[in-house]
Amino acid sequence: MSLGAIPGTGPNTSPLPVIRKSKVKTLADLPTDRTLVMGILNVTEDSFSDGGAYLSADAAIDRGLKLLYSGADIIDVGGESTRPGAKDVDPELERSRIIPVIETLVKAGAVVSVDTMHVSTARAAINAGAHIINDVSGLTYEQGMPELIAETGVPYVLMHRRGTAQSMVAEANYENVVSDVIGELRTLRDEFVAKGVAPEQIIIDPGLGFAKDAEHNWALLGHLDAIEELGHRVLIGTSRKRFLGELLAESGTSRAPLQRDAATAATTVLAAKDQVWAVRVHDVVGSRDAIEVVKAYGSH
Ligand code: PMM
Repeated sequence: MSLGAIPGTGPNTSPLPVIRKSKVKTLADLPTDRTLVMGILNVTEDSFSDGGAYLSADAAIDRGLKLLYSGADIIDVGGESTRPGAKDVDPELERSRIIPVIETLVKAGAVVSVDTMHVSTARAAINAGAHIINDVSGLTYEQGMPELIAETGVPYVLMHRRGTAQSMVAEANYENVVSDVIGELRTLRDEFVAKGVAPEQIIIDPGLGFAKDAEHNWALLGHLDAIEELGHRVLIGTSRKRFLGELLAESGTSRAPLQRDAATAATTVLAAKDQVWAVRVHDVVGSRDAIEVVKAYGSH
């Protein structure tokens, strides 16, 4: 096969930013001496920063391979937007968007996580070779999810969210956001463990931006160590989120999502210093470089 036949390397695509071809195929092969980078691949119409860009399987695979070759440790594939107010996507449509993409990326040697709230999609994704289920439904998880995770033994991202995409903005009320979120995560974790999920399978995510305003996000980012005390791997997703746009606003206008990658990399520095397990980002190179800086800083 000529190089041009590999998606992402043809004459009509932009050059790959950095080639660090990964040979890892399972989660166990991933590095343990640094924070990992999960690259975001949204096969959706309406995600806030990249909705519609990778809706065809070819475009999504191309993007996924670029993320992999530019240093992503994990590719997070999602077929349903989770932003506030997003429409629900029928699980059948969700599967038709993501399953061919998962199969190809797994064959290419990627560790794949799947961003889904649906048990039927999670099962199909695991059958297609996905390594991790990333479920953002939080307190409103679908019935049968703990049983599926217990039965298959796959790692599971248990993220904090109150309400649904439609209702979560109104639910951003906390006495103390750090202790409230940790308490609700602990209860959720205990429910999953009571249904047979091994504690080692669970990856905890505080769910920045999900039923959280900017102040809540900053408070949680400032207390990652307290979240780690739950005793699980911790994942965080700040990438291009609204609170960064608000921080960098000029004349009352929020910074555009595509102009938030430097601020995202700065949050990766904070996460890596707190030794979180992984960050979920659009700009993989920026976060990989930020993590290398923290590693070098920590070794002197
Ligand atoms: N954020 C989004 C989607 N999925 N999953 C996890 N585990 N954590 C997150 O913070 C998270 C997520 C929303 O961002 P996007 O629309 O850019 O994918």
